[in-house]
Amino acid sequence: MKTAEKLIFVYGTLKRGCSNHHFLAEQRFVGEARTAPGFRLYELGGYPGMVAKTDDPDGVTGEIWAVDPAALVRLDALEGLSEGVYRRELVPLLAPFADQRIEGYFYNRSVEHRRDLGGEWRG
Ligand code: PCA
Repeated sequence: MKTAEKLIFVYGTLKRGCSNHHFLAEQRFVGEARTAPGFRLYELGGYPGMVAKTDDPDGVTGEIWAVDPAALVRLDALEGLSEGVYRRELVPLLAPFADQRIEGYFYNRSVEHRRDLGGEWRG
């Protein structure tokens, strides 16, 4: 991996075939991944938000991408980090990524009254 690259876990519109995937166009696909149990997706209006949920048994399915610093800036802007919509934080993942420090975008607002999508978003 190039030194400046950072691994990111994506589970929603950034995945291959999904509406925001072009933000990862010049980036490198590393593999499919699943979080540890304790995380769940909620429907936010055409896109999902991941939140921690202690009694979740399954975790969330997604993809790992190696992104360069400029792309990461664009992703953070897309996900509204500075407005507090999402926050980028370490995600506990299952093998083969379990021992790696990989971040993903957690929804940063209430999911009360949002539909529970379980562990996978299909777009
Ligand atoms: N885009 C980011 C977070 C939620 C979304 O739709 C992603 O794909 O991981």
